[in-house]
Amino acid sequence: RDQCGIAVESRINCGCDRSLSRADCEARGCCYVPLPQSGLGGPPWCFYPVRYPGYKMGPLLPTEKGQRATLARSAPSYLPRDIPTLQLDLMPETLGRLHLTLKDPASPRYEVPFVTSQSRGHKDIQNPLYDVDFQPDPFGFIVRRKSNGRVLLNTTIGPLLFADQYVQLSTSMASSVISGLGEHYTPITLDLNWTSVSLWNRDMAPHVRPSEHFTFCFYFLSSQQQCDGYSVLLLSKMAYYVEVFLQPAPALTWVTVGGILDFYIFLGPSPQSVVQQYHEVIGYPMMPPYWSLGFHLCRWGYTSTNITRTVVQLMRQAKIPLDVQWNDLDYADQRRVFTFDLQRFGDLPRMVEEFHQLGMKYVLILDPGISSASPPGSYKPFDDGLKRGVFIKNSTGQILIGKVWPGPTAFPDFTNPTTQDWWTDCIRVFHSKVPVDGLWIDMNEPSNFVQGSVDGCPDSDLEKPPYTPGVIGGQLNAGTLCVSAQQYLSNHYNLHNLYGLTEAIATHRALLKVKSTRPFVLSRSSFPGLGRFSAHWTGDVRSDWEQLRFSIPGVLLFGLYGVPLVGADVCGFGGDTTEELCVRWTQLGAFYPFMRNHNDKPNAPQEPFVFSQQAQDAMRTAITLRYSLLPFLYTLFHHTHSSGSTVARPLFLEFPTDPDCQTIDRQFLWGSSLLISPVLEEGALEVTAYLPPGTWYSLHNGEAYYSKGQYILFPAPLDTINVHVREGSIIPQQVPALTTTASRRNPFTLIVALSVGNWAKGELFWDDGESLDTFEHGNYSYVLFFAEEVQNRENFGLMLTSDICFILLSCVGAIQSELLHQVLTVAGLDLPMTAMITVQWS
Ligand code: MIG
Repeated sequence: RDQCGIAVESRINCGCDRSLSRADCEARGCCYVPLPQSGLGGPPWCFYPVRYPGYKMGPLLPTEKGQRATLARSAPSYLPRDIPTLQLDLMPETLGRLHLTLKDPASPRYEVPFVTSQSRGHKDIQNPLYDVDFQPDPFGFIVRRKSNGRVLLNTTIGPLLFADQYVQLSTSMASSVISGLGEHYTPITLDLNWTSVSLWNRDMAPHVRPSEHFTFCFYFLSSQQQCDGYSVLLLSKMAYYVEVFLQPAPALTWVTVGGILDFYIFLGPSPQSVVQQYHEVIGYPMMPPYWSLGFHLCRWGYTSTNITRTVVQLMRQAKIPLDVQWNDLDYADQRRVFTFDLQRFGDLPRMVEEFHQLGMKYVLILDPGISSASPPGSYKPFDDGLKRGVFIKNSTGQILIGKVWPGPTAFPDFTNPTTQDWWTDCIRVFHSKVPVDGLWIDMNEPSNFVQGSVDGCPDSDLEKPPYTPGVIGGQLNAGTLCVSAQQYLSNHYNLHNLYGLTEAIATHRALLKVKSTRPFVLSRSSFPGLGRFSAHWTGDVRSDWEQLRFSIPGVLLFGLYGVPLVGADVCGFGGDTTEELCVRWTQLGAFYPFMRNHNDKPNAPQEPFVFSQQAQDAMRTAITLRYSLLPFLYTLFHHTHSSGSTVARPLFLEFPTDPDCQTIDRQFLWGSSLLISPVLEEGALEVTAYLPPGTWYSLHNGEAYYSKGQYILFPAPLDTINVHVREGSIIPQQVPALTTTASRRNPFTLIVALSVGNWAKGELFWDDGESLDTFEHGNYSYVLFFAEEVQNRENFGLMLTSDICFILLSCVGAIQSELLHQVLTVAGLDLPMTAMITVQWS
């Protein structure tokens, strides 16, 4: 059959749902062509022929938002409960953003709203960046970039299948270099060699294989291609189970267990603008409190206030900066949230006050599961929650009881507005005793130690959809709730992946009400939009070199996903760390946007002070370096908050046309100007780092490197992390201290890294670091710095200006020595900024 003459790499699997014999395959009307090498995960033997029958598309008619067509099947597919008629909506929303949905017009299904305040686009899109063509029978669509005709997506390569609990769509991709698709500890470029990714939030340690995720749920695909520098992102908002199959064609196939198909396509054209277009839909990240950029210290197993106090003391004795001390589950009375153990944590309120006196902050863990087994009248959060009807119910209307740390628990339904009020009350009452500064929401996939509930789950189509390819544990309810459980907005089947986001929103809003300062929330589970409300950490990483290395792409992805305040547990969570690993991890962690050392209960301690003097010195150097750079980091957060740019940035975002940068994920940037090249291998005392074309200056000693776009070998002794400043940039710094409360009062300094043309620029966003909406209300200072050549002067020289004003204390000294390498350090700048300042030197 000619129709089966398809290149192996382009075969679209006719058996995504199950493996098929020749007879089964041919019964589906598919091609069966065995390949010599079998084995799991390779190309399929059973695949769709060209123009496999599917839906037929009717005429496109104008609507208020774009165009609409009806699709109809003339013959049923091989799936149970086909949906015979579909509605296609094509909604050009901006010049670079196309929105497309496919749904069942006869019976509406749950649709995930995005909680964004941004405009939904305009009606009249003149001359968008895209063209859309249709193949009417069988239905498929092709999206092209208008400027060069390049095909970005083409769904005619496979059939559209749309049944009650099985939806499938394939598309070609315009590049093999793609990133995204949820949370995983893999290289930043996805492996297209017949792999798959499951999108279903689960309490799982992160692993290397993309299908074994921790908690994930970003349906995000970006692809870049060198030369014509284009970029496209496909975002789908679905909270139910999704499996994405990747193949080398390059192509992908989405399989979901229901719902609707809802895609946004962003055309950039630069990768940076793709990320910004994505932010316009999901919402811009929150502005974090300044203190949250400091160093955080945590472990499971600080079993009393006195032990916790001692940790803080030892950190101060070691003169290592620490802004935020944490406690894990240890604090709670019988592991019940909103209580504290009166024996071991009886003076918790006083301890928190003491930390506040030291200029520090305090954060506690808060799991969603509410103990349901305390005697009635003895545990208010449950009793109240029961009265107010906030808990998730099982399919027969009783409260669903699972099992988490406190034993039997009920799960708040954060999609219910009543739950918000109850949650705020719980937090308010607790906060009136223990004035926490932020909350750490763990276990919110949600995690459940029993399958579904203590009573199991009903035997229904929802619990056992015909196909759940690749779900860990075999069933959707494994390690979580029964998916037939009922929530306010829909059933858990449709809402599962939103649990963490909805809890983060409720917690953020509660803190906002109770404290009236910028909330700090750290969430393990995630969904598009999380970054507006919460920070994220990458879960239970092991203390080993491989996880150290994969923490970089793990963190960078969340920057692309709009959750810039992200980090991995420094020194690793699972297993004992080693001194060398912990030093290297602290150096890398000093450049995670969110830096927290956190450890599992049974492990050897890993606070900086437990190590040798040499190791402590190295860690102090790294953390102090971070503290000196916080004004720069904070300014990057301002930009991501106001315009959707990224903080920790993969090289391809900044240098999209440099082919070498496409896949680099052992190095990364802060903004556009700092290049971080950590040691990621045991025993290594050198690092081979790529420098994009241009001049880069060592942050360590000012030495200049002129790169043609090449790898350079740098010394990296144990006390050093290689950081390079890009030519043409001015980096605002502040003299570090043991807390940000203290460092914020210290003088500023500038690093001026001149370009070949003898200019440099930089900026500083500055406010009180904790008030709400300072940018929105204009309660901030924004300083632009310029260094440029001064021509008509006797002494040829350079001039440094800022357009708002500094009081300058002194700047001599540093200038002479540093000019050698064309790096000028201006020290002793003192805020407030009240006068225009010019610095000249020659
Ligand atoms: O089932 O609270 O990822 O950071 O220390 C383990 C105890 C529960 C998992 C979190 C980890 C935390 C731990 N938690």
